[in-house]
Amino acid sequence: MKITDIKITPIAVSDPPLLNAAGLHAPYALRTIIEIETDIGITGLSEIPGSSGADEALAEARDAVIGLDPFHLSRIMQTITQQFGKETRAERGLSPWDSRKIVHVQSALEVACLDIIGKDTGRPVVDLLGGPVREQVPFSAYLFFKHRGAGGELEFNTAPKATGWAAARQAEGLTPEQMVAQAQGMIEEYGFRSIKLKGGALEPAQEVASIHALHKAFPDAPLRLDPNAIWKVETAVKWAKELEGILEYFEDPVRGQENMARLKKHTSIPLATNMCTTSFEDLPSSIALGSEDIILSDHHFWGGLKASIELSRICETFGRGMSMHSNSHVGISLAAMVHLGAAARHLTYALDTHYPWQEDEVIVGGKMKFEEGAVTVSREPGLGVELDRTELARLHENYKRCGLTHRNDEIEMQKVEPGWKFAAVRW
Ligand code: GKR
Ligand code: MG
Repeated sequence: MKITDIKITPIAVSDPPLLNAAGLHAPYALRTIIEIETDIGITGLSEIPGSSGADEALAEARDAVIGLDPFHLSRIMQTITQQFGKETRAERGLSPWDSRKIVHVQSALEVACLDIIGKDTGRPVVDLLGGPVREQVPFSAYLFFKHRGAGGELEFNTAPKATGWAAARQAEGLTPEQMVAQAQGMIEEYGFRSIKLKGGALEPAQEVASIHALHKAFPDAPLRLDPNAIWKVETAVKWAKELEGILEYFEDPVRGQENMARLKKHTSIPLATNMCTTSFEDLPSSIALGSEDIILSDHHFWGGLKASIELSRICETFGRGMSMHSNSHVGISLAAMVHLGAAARHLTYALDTHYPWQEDEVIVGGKMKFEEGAVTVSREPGLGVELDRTELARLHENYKRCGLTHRNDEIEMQKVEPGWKFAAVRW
């Protein structure tokens, strides 16, 4: 079998005005949908975070990969490494977010090839990763401080007739009471059993007050707080004392492996990261310093699903827990996350997903179903999802119309707070 073409389609999906350490989500989140075509008529799908940089890198990779066999994943990965070299820590940027591109190219190619292999052999992707160790993959409720509005065409408008999660999703979320209402709306709809609160947006005292309110409202739900590395070590030490016994884990309270290791000496709350240990190259210093207890995998950032299975084994070997990181995404990414979550033997926490925040979808049948906070892994060949071409075309039009080419939460924040500046460490 040979790869004959790769189609790269950037899309823009509506995204509510969610707050974080880097600013505010734009009305649209960008994703790129990849279709790899083969000489036997099978097409494989994948989805990655959208940016014109990653799309250009994928287009550059296309010529090197056309003609290769989708089963030869090691050759495909080697070709990409030879073409682009390895991305360094510097390329990741100080933040706001990890700006590596090549890991996305690897992930895009690998997932689509696994979809092809699955379709060719009649096996779901989970079987290609070792087979399921769990059929239902649990996710957590991912809460955000936010302004009123639902994003996209509905930016800063409320649809007055909305009820349930559709209404809660649009509501403002700034006070502890509003955050409890957000959690109630999301949990009623999806059945999540654990809760993550995206922090780094408000003063630490306000965020901790919301954690207390959530703890009171959901005493049995494991809670996580993620300030995206914007707190000073002293700030994190102070608030960790108050959060002992309440947080299941504390995600990236401070910046960098050294600071995480310093904080660890002052708290028994497990520390988790998707910011200070994000590649295999980071693992030696992570182990030497003991910078975190839990690593959040993410196949888009670790170079694919097989690489994430390798990460899970390393986490097990070195006594790290493993969970999963997310960004705004649609169903192709979710399907891949579920296959990975079903196959990873060492996966110790419910996974993150932004999925409840996105209304748009590119797969046939619309939004994937959650039951009791979990998604059942598909037994269909490949990823088990099919492209809805009408929706793909509509969301591609959104992309062309919205004029965004990459994520910049600082610029969006400046639209509501003129002069606002991202600070790598704020409190
Ligand atoms: O969507 O604003 C967001 C999140 O803050 C996201 O960009 C982060 O990468 O979810 C992520 C995290 O856990 O750090
Ligand atoms: Mg995080």
